[in-house]
Amino acid sequence: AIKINQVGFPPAAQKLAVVPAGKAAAFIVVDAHTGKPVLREKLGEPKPWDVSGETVRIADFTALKTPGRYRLRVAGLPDSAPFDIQGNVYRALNIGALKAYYYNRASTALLPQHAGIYARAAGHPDTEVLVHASAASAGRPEGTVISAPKGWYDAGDYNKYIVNSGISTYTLLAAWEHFPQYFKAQDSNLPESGNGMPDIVNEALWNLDWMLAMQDPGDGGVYHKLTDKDFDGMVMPDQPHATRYVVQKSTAAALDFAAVMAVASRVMAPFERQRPGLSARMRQAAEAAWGWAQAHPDQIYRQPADIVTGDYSDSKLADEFAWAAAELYITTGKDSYYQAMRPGRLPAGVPSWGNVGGLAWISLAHHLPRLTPAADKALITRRITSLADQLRDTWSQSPYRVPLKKTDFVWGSNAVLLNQAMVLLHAYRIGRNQQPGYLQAAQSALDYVLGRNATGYSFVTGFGAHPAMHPHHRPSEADGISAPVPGWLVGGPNPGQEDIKNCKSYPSALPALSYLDHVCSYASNEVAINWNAPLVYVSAALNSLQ
Ligand code: 9MR
Repeated sequence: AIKINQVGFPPAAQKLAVVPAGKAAAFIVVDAHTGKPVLREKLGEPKPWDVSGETVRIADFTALKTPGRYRLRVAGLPDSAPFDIQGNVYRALNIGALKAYYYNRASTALLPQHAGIYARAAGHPDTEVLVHASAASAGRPEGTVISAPKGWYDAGDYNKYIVNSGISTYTLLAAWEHFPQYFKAQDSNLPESGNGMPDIVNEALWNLDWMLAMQDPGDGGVYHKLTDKDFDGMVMPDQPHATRYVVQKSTAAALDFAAVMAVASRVMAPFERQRPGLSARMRQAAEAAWGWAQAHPDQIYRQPADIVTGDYSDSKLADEFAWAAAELYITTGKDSYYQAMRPGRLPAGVPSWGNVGGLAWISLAHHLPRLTPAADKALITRRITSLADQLRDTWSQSPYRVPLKKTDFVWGSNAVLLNQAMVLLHAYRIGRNQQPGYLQAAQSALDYVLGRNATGYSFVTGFGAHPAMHPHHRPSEADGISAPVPGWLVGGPNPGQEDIKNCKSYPSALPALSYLDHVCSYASNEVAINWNAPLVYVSAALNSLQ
């Protein structure tokens, strides 16, 4: 079949589809309503893609800029899924991707006026959480009861993890810092909508309030996670009543917390009226967590024997130290934080929950004009653009025209790609939109998750003609509604197939085809807050910049 972005394109965007190589050497675009041809072009040269075992040709219909609904037609193949060309074509997608967080809110009922058919009872109040033995301190011995409500469920499970909350919340706050005009106009119909803060900030605050409660006020340390001992069953969130624990203080949790609270402190500064004192409190919380991490620089998270939920354990912490230092530098203006970053030694990598150095460079690059003379501005720009250059080069060589390499097909590969897009978009912006390829490569990344991939699925629930229908997501499975909760990006192809014991029917072992649209597949078809965040960012950016 023809692989194409099933949602569509802004009129000015580069527009590509992938066609299996066959006899046809040309394609046409037809109006989806009238069937009339509107464009005829040659297909690109056939090229093999080793990760999918296909030989494919690119159809480039960038020349078509007239708003409308269309399909691609190639002799001998079924017509493509329909797609739109339209200004602000990702508006609904962007609102949906943010709304997914609302649907995963812990400790609150979702009301029909906000959640429609996905209304549900409140789950996991988290007002009586026990301090686990691994987290005991003099001030809070084992069994101490603390209250840490709100926050988002991490993914398809019902636990809450600080490390993964860090990058997820950051990416939403960065989207707001980078594209404020866009988000001022977005209305996701949240309970807080219309309170004078944009919805993206309102949604981030639901999680930030929880994160604040995960800090021990006695010493500034931050618990690694709030969790059951074992995963809940595939039930609605109000059903489980297992005891909840906060588990071990970790250096990674403290640093990710410090970084995000530093960002949140500057984001909240203009909203004193809505949340008096919160900005200052966040800044203090960030500095206290930083202080704790200085005193405990190598407390790697180690899963206690009686806990089996997600571990998000990371043993390399130079990037976490640097990210926290960078955000504290931007927020406080203290040069000592810039030095603490060790900028000369910090590479820029594509961001992920365990590799956050790239976030430091992204924030520094965005705030460049406001930095003190201590900052090496040329270095900051170079770090972002050299990473973007590598991604752009991979993209331009790729038969599918995606920045993904074979080694990028890991657990959550779809989000690897969208984080690559975030870097490319950032490089495009800080280069005053001059460098060719950055914007096009980012557009290609979004095209891929919306259908221009080897599986032909749109990897976002509720969007596109052929979306994922059976994500590993407890509410989607248990609510009795056939359509899954919308707006979620599933993890995507992952040849690791760590769930193969439960899911014997993977269609292929090839990296780009190791995907199963079945609830069993937590390794290829789960949803997660860190995967949705770059979808929010990238869909906003591509509409704002084109
Ligand atoms: O996204 C995480 C991935 O990078 C890891 O390889 C995987 C196994 O440790 O865990 C993923 O995170 C899961 C977390 O541990 C628990 N909630 C669901 C997350 C997404 O599958």
